[in-house]
Formats: sequence, structure tokens, C-alpha cells
Amino acid sequence: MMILNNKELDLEINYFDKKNETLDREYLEKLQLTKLVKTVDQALKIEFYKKRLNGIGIKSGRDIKSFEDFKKIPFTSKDELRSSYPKGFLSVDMDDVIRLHTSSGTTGVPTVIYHTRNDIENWAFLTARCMMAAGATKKDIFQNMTGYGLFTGGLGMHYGAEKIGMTVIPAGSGNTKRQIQMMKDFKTTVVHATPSYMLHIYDIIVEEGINLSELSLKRAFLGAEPYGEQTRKKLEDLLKIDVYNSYGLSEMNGPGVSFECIYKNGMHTWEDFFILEIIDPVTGKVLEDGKQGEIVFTTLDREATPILRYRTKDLTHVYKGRCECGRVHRRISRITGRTDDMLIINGANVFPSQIEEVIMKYPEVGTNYQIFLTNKGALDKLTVKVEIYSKMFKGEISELDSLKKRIADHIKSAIIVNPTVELHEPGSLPVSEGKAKRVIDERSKL
Ligand code: DLL
Repeated sequence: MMILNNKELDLEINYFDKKNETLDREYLEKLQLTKLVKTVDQALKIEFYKKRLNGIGIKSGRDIKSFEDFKKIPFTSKDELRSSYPKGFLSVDMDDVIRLHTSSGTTGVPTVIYHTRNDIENWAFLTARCMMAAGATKKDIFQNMTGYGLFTGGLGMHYGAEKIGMTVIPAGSGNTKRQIQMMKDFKTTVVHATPSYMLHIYDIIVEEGINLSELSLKRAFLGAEPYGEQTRKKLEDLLKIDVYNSYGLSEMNGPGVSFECIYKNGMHTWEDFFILEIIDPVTGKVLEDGKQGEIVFTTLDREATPILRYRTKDLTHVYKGRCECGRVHRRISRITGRTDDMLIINGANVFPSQIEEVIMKYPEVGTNYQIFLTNKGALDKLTVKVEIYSKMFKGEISELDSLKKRIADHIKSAIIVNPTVELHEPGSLPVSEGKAKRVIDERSKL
């Protein structure tokens, strides 16, 4: 499905690095193989990979002569990366490391990724490519509203924006009223945030009585967490801006891995810096383009922490065919979920994104929601809590009951599970300034 940009925006195709963004596909694949040789040599300096690669007869990068050879390399899992904490997968002298990032560690021991000067330079180069592909230029005022620090969203996009020559406001996340004030004062044209924070920003704009004409906002780059096409549409309609999806993960630098261009038709993945594979999450078999599966990435230019065939747990598919923008780098669809965030509710497999996609279709529904799971006897109970715009109601109970029923029926037809829908006042559900926690699963506690 193609969604056209807002009319007032020009559809000019900009490239940060035209030669490498549009190079010949055959050449790109040769380039990948050449870079793989260096990457494998680099990986062999890490004890973990040395053992693993030697075990399958790979003693040097030159042993990888084709993609068939490459596919013999076993996958790397998050747990394997974690088990090396804090030393990490380090293949250069510590003196050559200029920065490290770690994952948040909310699901266990964190992972650590080290970066040399070249690694940081390449990362900035990639985020610059992304933002320019989505229409940003040096004329833009860029307000970066994700966390600066170990989280890669802040610094990753910051360096890329400077590379383009945008005026960067390193706002960080939180302090929403001040964010909006800065947007007004500095005439911010582009913002970077998580989708859930952007939804919250809209609420505060309304609460503060700010007219959209007081702002100069044109684009938002949103990522770091899943969101659906309906959420994009809602934000674009409410804020009169263009929203572009940005995907990445700390293990592959952070943002700057996959990004939508102005055609908003899938996220280009920079295949001269990463090998992209989609596998069947159960069998591990590599799938052809178009088939839904788990993303596996291999770094191609990393000096400090090379990673081979990393299982991301993120689910998507590769779009077939070329994009109108002329870039050869293949596009992935929105992430529909993670292999580890699928909920099993009374035996049915449900991704939270399916529920979000339904509720965001309702104009009466506000910007925040939560999915609650409890047990009732032997059965699971699903409650979907949504905030509503009270101004859309005349205050009659029957209206609210009818809305609840419509949403519940709609969710049931999408996921087969019968939910209870609760309507809440705007601002009453917990707000997130970074990645939102949408699912509260209390089933095991009962
Ligand atoms: O979230 C990097 C990032 C920052 C990407 C800012 C985009 C913008 P991590 O904290 O390591 O890194 O989390 C990575 O977040 O494996 C996905 O499950 C999820 N994720 C990231 N972007 C998207 C997206 C950053 N656009 C994990 N859609 C990934 C859906 C996303 N999920």
C-alpha cells in the first residue's frame, strides 16, 4: 500500500550518498562478499567466533567465497552476546574504542557494543542517509526528542543530522511542555521520537491550547518501538505532518539500519553495511523475499564489534521489486511483532500490533491505550483500556456503550479473542517518554 505525502510537501528525491544508494544490485552483492571477508577476519579475533568458525572449518575470511559458504555460519543469539558481558564481542584494542552503548537490560543482562572512530563515522553516515531519504535537508531544524545516553536513539540521529547540516536541538526526551515551547521558539521542522511519545505530545499541544499554525513542523521520524499504519495515519491527520518509520537495534548500531524514503512504502535497509536475511523462526531456513519471518543481520563494516548472522527476533517480510526512489537497497515491511512478544490468549496467537491497528481506526479513541491480561478461572481475560476524546460525546451513556461494543466486536473479528473494552478519560493512562509499555500481563501472578 502506498501512502502519498501531504500535498504541501514536495516529492523531491534527495540522496545523501547517491552512488552507493543507487548502485547496481549485482555490484552490491559482490561488494557484500568482499566486505564479508574482512568482517569474518575481524570476527576471528573474538574468542567466541574463533571457536565457532574454526569448528566449521573457517580459519580465515577468504574461506567465505560465496553466500552459500556464508550461510553455513551458525546464527548468533542475544543470549550469546549477553554471555560475553561486560567484555563483549571486542575485536580491537580497547585504546581504539571511542564509545560503547549497552542495551537497557530490562530483560536480563545487557549487551554491550563497542565502537571505533570509523564505526561511529559510519553510523552517522547511515543515519544521515536515512533522514535525507525521508526528505530532510540542511535547511531543517531538527529537534531530537529521544534519550541521549546509552540508548542509541539520541546520539545516533544527532550525529547524522549534523552530517546533513541540519540545525540540531538536542532536546532529549521528556519535559513535554518545554519541547513544545522549543518547537515554537526555534521553528522546528523535523522531530525524532518514539511513536508513543509523539502521540503524547499531540495531547499536550491540545491541552495547552496551541494552534498547529503556531508550529512549523513538517516531518516526524518515529521508531524504536512497533506502531501500525493506523497510528501513522492518526498522527499525520492530527498534526498535519508526514511520519516516517525508522527501524534499528543497538546490536546493529541503533537507528540507521532501515528507514522509509518519501514514498513511505517499506523501509530501505542499507545492504552495503548489513547483510539482511529473513528466516523461518522455527526451522532457521532462509526465506525468499515476500515471506514473513525473523530478521537476521550481519555487520559488514564494524571494526570493534562485528556480529555474524544475528537473530533479532523481529518479524517482517522483504518487499519484492524496486522502489520508485531509485534506491536498490531492499525494503522491509513494518515490524509486525517480535517472536517473543506474541501473546497466547486462550490458545489464540495474538500480536499487540493487531489490537493497536483496530483501535487507532476510531477517531473517538485518543492517543493512549493498554492491553491487560489476567486469568479468570481457567480462562484468560483480555481487557483493552483506551482513552477517548470526551469532546466527541454529548455525554450520553448509550453512546459510550455503543462505542465500547463496536470496538470490542472489531477486535474480536481481528484476533478471535473476546475482549472487554474500557473507556478512560484523556490523560488517565500512564504516559511514556521513550518506549511504551503497552502490555501488562498479570496472568502468571494469579
Ligand atoms: O530502539 C534503536 C532505535 C532508536 C531505532 C531510535 C529507531 C529509532 P534497541 O533499544 O536495541 O534499539 O531496541 C531494538 O526495538 O529489535 C525492535 O524490536 C524494536 N524496534 C526498533 N525500531 C522499531 C520500529 C533501538 N520502527 C528493538 N518498529 C528492535 C518496530 C522497532 N519495532
